[in-house]
Amino acid sequence: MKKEIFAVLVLLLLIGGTYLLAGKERGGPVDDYTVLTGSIIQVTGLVERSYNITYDELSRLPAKNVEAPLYCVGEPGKVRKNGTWKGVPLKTVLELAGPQGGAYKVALYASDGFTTDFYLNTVMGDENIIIAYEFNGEPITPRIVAPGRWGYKWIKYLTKIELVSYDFKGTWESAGYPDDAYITDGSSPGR
Ligand SMILES: Nc1nc2c(c(=O)[nH]1)N[C@H]1C(S)=C(S)[C@@H](COP(=O)(O)O)O[C@H]1N2
Ligand SMILES: [Mo]
Repeated sequence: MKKEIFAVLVLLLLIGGTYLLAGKERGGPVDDYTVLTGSIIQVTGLVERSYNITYDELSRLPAKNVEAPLYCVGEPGKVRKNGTWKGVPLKTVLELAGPQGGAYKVALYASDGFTTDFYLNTVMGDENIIIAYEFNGEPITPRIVAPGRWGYKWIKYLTKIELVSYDFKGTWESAGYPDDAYITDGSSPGR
């Protein structure tokens, strides 16, 4: 076989393979595989030791399973997602960095520009606030799971965790939605 023909065949195989993989991800329940395994979360701000944590490193830390339904303020009565979320307490990830004395809030950032926040003492007092990396046994791009709180706290595609000294407010919080985001009677809090 001519060298040129062989080269063209190899090229077609590569393009085809990439296309197939991409297609599988588009339709499936699992988040984009390259985004997932390539996930790196930066832990930074008012901490003793800034570090980056990968998906694999996260999955090697002591894990917790949390059963919690996800509700959006846009459709308050409807369960959006429900099942078992496996992940690492946000508290654990912060402790590895060592919060500094002046740290007051945890600012959370996502790759799509979305942000949210928690008070540091809320996170340190609630081990059920986790960075989930599996949902019902399937890998997911790391996201926050915050049981009992509205979906806007459940930030997806987490890229950065920053401890700050001021009253940082995320996307929905800065638009006027309650910062604690507690689901009380199940009706939408409005803003
Ligand atoms: N990165 C990112 N995370 C996000 C959002 C977003 O727009 N971007 N929306 C939030 C809101 S308002 C809700 S209700 C939930 C919805 O989660 P789901 O897409 O898994 O149902 O994601 C939350 N996390
Ligand atoms: Mo939402």
